[in-house]
Amino acid sequence: MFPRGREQKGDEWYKLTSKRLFPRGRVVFFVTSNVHKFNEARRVLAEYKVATALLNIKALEIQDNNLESIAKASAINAVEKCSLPIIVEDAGLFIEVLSSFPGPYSSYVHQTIGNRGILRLMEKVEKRDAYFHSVVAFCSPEEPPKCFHGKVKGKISHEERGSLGFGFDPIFEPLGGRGKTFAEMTITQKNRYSHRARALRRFARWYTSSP
Ligand code: ITT
Repeated sequence: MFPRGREQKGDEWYKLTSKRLFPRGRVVFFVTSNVHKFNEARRVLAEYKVATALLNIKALEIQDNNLESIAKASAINAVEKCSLPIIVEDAGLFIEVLSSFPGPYSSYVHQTIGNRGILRLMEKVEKRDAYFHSVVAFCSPEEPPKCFHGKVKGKISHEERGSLGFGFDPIFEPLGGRGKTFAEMTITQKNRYSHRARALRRFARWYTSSP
């Protein structure tokens, strides 16, 4: 598959040929360790005839208050490692009454206090508004990172409900979702509302339309 001298040329070869091997708007590599995120994304991108491949390499995740900065830094680092056209996605749950906690720290908070911990913090709290925010960053050996945002407003439920999805899905009821949590929805249903699907649709419209 590789021409002679590929080993000597190293990443340069990919840089020169990645556009031809992976035509823009048709193929993208999703760098993530989260297979649920990948399964949601590949269905959304298939609507735009973009094929998605899962690339489970460890991309740097910086600590920052801003999801876009985190996503951009991860995207640059991932391209340095693989020299392919990639997307990364950074997402978080922002709870109004908790001053947007856990936000960019969602992964750590989910691993430590989990959904039960969040529900304890929300005991006897009436105002349960929250939103998910997703930032998809595209980057390739030829281009700097470009970001696409998606949000979904909703409420924190009073108890965990549903067994589908991942993370905070059992405690998040999206607006317009008839009181169901994301964990009570199939991927197709979740993709009608989700922050990730919204950001990915923005990305896909750009990716399939730009030359
Ligand atoms: P990556 O390898 O792609 O970084 P991750 O699971 O660490 O996978 P994020 O950093 O984007 O992904 O997400 C942070 C956490 O936010 C994640 O671990 C979940 O607990 C939560 N989260 C993000 N999106 C979610 C969703 O759609 N439903 C439920 N929880 C979500």
